[in-house]
Amino acid sequence: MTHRKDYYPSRQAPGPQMLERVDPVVHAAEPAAAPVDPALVERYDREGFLMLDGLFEPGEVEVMREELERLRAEADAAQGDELIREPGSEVLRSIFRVHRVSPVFARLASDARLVRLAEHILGDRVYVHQSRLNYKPGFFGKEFYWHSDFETWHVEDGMPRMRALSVSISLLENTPWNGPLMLVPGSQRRYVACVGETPEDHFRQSLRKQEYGVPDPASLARLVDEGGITTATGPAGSTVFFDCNTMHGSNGNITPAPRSNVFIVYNAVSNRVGAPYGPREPRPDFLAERADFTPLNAIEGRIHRPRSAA
Ligand code: 6CS
Ligand code: FE
Repeated sequence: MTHRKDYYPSRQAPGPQMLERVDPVVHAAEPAAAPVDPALVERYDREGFLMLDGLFEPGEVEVMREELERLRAEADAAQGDELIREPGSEVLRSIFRVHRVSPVFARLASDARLVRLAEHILGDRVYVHQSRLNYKPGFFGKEFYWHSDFETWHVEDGMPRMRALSVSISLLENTPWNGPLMLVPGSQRRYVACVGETPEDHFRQSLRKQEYGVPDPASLARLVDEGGITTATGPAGSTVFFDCNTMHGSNGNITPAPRSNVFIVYNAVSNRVGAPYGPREPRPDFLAERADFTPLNAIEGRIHRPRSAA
C-alpha cells in the first residue's frame, strides 16, 4: 500500500499528547437546511453533542424496550462474541450488531429522523459503522471509563477521519444516579493521543473494562477544566447525537434501576474504514462494518411492533 497519512496518531509516542482536530465538526454545506432547529446544530458544533427530547413517541420507545428485553432473554441462552458480560459477573453488559439481527433496530437505524440529521451534520450519505445495546444493569452495571470513540475506531478499525457520530437513545429513564452518559463540551476539538501499545484481541477486554486507548489524567483534567461535564439525563426516549471525538464516559450503576440505551454509529460513506492505524489485524465485523458501505435509505414514519413477532 502507498503511504497513507495518519492525521490522528495514537498509542505510538511514549507520552500523551493533545493534538488539534483537523476536520470540521459540522460538515453541512447549508446550515439552513438542517432537519432540526439550526441553533441545535450550532450547539453541536460548539459542544460536540445535541440532545433531543420527544423525537420518538412513547409507543415507539415501548416497542424498542420490548425488543431490548427479547434480545436479552435470547442472549441468556446464547454465546457469542457480540454478547459482552459485565466484568466480575456474567450479567449482560452489551449486545453489538443489533441493527443486523433485530428487525426493530434495523428499522431504527434507517429512521429518517436519525439518518437525515446524521447526513446533515456529516455532509454526506451515511452507513452504520457499529450498533449496540448497553444494558447498564441495576446493582452490577460497571462504568465506561472516559474515552473518545474515534481514538479506538481510528487505531483499531481504520477509520481515517473525524466524520462519524453516535446516536444514543435511552430506553429507560436516565437519572443522575443510574450511571447516565457524561460528555465534556468542547472536547471534540482536541485529540488526546493515548499511551500504550494495543494488546492482541484487545476488544475481549476493552468492551468489559477499557484500559488502553484511554486518555491520561492530566489531559482529561484540562478538558474538563475548559468545558465542564454535561450529564445526559431524561425520560425514556431522550436522544443524544454526539461527535465521534467527544470525550465521554459513565459511572457504574449501583441503584436498583437499570439504565439501558441503544447506540447507532453513523459514518460518512466517504470516510469508510480501511486498514487499522494501529494493530495489523482489524477488529471483527460485529464491532466495525468492513464490507457493506451502502448508504442507508431513510425510512419515514413511526416505528411499529414487527408483525410476525414469533
Ligand atoms: O470499542 C468500541 O468501539 C466501543 N467502545 C466504547 C466504550 N464506546 C464506543 C464503542 O461502542
Ligand atoms: Fe463510547
